[in-house]
Amino acid sequence: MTGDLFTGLARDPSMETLTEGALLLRAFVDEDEAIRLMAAIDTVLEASPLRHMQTPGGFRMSVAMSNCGRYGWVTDRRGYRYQSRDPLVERDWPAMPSLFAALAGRAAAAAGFAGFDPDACLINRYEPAARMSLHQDKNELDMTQPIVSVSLGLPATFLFGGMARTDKPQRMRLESGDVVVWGGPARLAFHGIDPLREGEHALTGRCRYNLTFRRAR
Ligand code: MD3
Ligand code: FE
Repeated sequence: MTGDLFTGLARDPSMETLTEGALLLRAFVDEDEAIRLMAAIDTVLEASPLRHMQTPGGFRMSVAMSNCGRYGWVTDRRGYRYQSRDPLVERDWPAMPSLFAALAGRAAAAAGFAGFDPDACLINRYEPAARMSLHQDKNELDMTQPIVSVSLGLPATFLFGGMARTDKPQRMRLESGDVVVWGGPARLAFHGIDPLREGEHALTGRCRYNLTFRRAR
């Protein structure tokens, strides 16, 4: 099957530079690949289920998370970090599906980051009202490595700030199949997600998934 699950029409892929180092690849993932990605996500989540982690300040995150790959990003009262073990099931995180690694490599290469070899993939699930406040991703060792993000399911309003928390963020819509590669000067930009609006998507139901591929170590 090809094309959008609702309309049967495929969105046209396009590339847009958001700011130096940040490349938005609209509809980089087509519906067939999106279906295969969701199946792989489900398999990962059977081994390492989604959970609402605690921030160091003691708040429960509204986004439910899991990971795959050599390392996973976690937060609890002790802080933010990457670790090879899933603290919920007390086993290593599931391996990164080859489909995931291939997609991340293809997207990074399209953005000029040849040889991107992620060792961590954070899986975020947003239900209506879930959000992520402005933050920087700075728990990774090598900031010359990009982060590749993949959106699936319900659309979200992405907040794209500057290098200072107080810079007024731009808002843009991320839709299912959109991929963004964040490297170079954009790597340490502040970013977040507005509260997810109610909706229903043929691929994911009442939620949005976001995959972020990272080189943690
Ligand atoms: C800009 N996730 O998991 S993806 C995160 O949609 C995270 O779940 C959001 O922020 C989400 O840390 C946003 C877009 C994104 C990801 C990483 C970035 C933008 C970024 C790293 C640096 C700059
Ligand atoms: Fe982030």
